Amino acid sequence: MSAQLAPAQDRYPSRVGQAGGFVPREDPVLWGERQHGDGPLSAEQMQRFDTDGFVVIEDAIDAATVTACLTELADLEADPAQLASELAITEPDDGLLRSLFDVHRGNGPMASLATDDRLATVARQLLGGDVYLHQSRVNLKRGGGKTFPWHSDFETWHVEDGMPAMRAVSASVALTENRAWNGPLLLIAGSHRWFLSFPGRTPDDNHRTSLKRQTYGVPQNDDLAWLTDRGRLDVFEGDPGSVVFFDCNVMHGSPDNITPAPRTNAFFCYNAVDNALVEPFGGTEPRPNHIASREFSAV
Ligand code: 6CS
Ligand code: FE
Repeated sequence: MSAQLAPAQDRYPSRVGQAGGFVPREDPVLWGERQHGDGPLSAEQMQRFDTDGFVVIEDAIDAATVTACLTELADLEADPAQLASELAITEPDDGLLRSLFDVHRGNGPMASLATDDRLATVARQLLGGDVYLHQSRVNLKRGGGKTFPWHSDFETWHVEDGMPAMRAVSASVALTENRAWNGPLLLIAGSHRWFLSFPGRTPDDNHRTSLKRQTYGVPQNDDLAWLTDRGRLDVFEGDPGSVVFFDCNVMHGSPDNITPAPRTNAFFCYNAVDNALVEPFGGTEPRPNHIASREFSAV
């Protein structure tokens, strides 16, 4: 095991007994402007990502691939061994399948999509170098599917997983329609330029409850107001095959789905190979490999 970084080297202390609050981001948002200037995103799309912390690409993934992913998901859901495994996270109250992790480690369409150039080349362009899969999951958000409270992924990945810098990006691929009414992803444009740290400390094994309903690292209403005063609330809506690429530190969340229309998305979280995980900055045991991968080989 690598040595725990001294607190002085922790540029984003959170949940280590300090006071909470906002500090400016120290890392760039675009790491690859020059190195990968001829990547799939246009200069305008790169600019949008830099300003907002996310960019939407409609029709990014073809219908046949979306259908293949949904078929694979249905097969996995019908497999009792999958449902009984630690990869399956159930909803807090009705026990239905909420998330399925590690979909990039199979050998089906979702694993292919994880390394597909339509996603991975964008991640390389934004992050300025080779990337690996830090985490993958499908969030099913069926009718009755519950909220993902507001959070920054980086805050969790830094504190609980040991991700040193803000050099990761997630692709959320719509496998069903994402609409205003079925629990879509909400984002605060511009929020990625601030790091919100939290007081207190993280209990051991927090991931056993946080993946059902996160409570640590969730901002208060006045924190959200602070961010929306400086940024803008937005929502990712799109047809199946649309993708939103969002920075690891953008504040985001999604409400309950009270309609019968599922909002099912596949998430692929890419981290720069040069930003490989160290020991968790919050002092807890590292989370398991299917939640925070420690296989840092480039895709
Ligand atoms: O705990 C995590 O790693 C994560 N949780 C949420 C709600 N979003 C990002 C990531 O999947
Ligand atoms: Fe998230």
